[in-house]
Amino acid sequence: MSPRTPIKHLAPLEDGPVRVAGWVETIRDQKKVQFLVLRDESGAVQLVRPRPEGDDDISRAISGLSLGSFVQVDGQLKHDERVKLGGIEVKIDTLEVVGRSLPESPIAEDTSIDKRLDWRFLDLRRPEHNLIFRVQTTFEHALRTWWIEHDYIEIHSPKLMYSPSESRAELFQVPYFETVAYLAQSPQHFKQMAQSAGFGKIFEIGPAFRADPSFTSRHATEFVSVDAEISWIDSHEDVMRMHEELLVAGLTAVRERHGDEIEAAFGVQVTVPETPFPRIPLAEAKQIVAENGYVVPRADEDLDPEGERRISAYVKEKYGHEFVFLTDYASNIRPFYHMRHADDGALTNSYDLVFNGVEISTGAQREHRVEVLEQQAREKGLDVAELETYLEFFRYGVPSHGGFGMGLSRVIMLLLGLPSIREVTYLFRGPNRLRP
Ligand code: AMO
Repeated sequence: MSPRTPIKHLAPLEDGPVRVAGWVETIRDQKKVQFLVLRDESGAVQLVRPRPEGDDDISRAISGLSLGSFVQVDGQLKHDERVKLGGIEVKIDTLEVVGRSLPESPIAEDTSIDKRLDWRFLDLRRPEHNLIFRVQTTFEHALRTWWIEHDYIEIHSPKLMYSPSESRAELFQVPYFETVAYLAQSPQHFKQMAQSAGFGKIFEIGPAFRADPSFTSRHATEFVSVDAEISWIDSHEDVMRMHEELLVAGLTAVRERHGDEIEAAFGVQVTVPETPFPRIPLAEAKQIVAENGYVVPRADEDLDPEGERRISAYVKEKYGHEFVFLTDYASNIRPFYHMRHADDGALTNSYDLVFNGVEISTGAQREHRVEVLEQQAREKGLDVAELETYLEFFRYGVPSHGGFGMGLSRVIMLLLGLPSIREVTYLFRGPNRLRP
């Protein structure tokens, strides 16, 4: 059997025999001639067949087609400038209905996102949705390539855990034989363990789970977390330097491979950011947004989403940059494992990275001195006994280290200018969504 030609590869071919396969997008069943538009994952092409007197098997098959059916066609490619769709058409010789579709699609372009997610497999057939996942593939591949070129080891840490990985908030528990397990909220413990194990530089791209009941455009109960952790650092500055270089590599690859398609499909330009990204201490960022007329509701907390939007707008205007590192968060709003400033225990060696108005990442230098770590856990009211397995990692000599976690869907959403991570997550999971 000769393989089919992806539709986007037809245009440069010479006129002659081709095999194409795809979903029937439109049918124009006229008296003298029948037209179909066929779409595969790469593009769309017009198919044509003059109708024989008195019909035959093929013309009857075309008349009986339902939209969305998957067909394979052998035919003759012909270049013809008058054909609106790409200046080519394929004259049908044979047509095989491979998979027949029910006649009415349950969704259309203007269907609500919730209903589209019910029918995600149909929703994903749209070419711009296909593009989202090609962009994501390119982005992840570029990150991996950068890490490999810089001697990182990839780890796959377990997602079934003996203790919470972040805090007791947003924790999924599952029965585990005679005991209970927790779904990993992050690979935090195990990426730090890799530093004690002497791996030096590691990364992981894997699932993370949060029992977060919120319905915002940026939260899911399961998401893909992009994580890295490195040893021998002086401060969070070393982590930020790695983080920004990595993003430049990822965005360069996306721009080179998909820049034009992204602009055509989503109307946004992919910008490769300049390094270093702007860095603003959180306290200063709060002051800046306050001076710009927005007072963060709780003075002792992080910037809220509106605050993030505002600081991002400020940075965009002042530095022409889509990214900003907000640094030196107060220790009362950071986890116990963040290292605190040597001269000011109220501040941490940590940062959040905001991209086009939304937090995409948290990073920090970690506290590697076990007695200090234990003390900080106690101060936060944590159960130190529950943390014992984690604390052991630090009792046998561990280098200074730090790293970050970054939500993959958030990056892709912001990169493409889309309104919700639901649009860019292959199968979204939220408080009300366990299907399909
Ligand atoms: P944090 O909890 O800030 O940090 O998470 C890191 C990043 O993960 C993404 N994220 C989410 N994405 C979708 N839905 C959610 N419910 C969700 N929660 C978090 C965000 C966020 O910035 N262990 C630390 C990271 C580290 O210090 O290495 C952590 O998990 O993009």
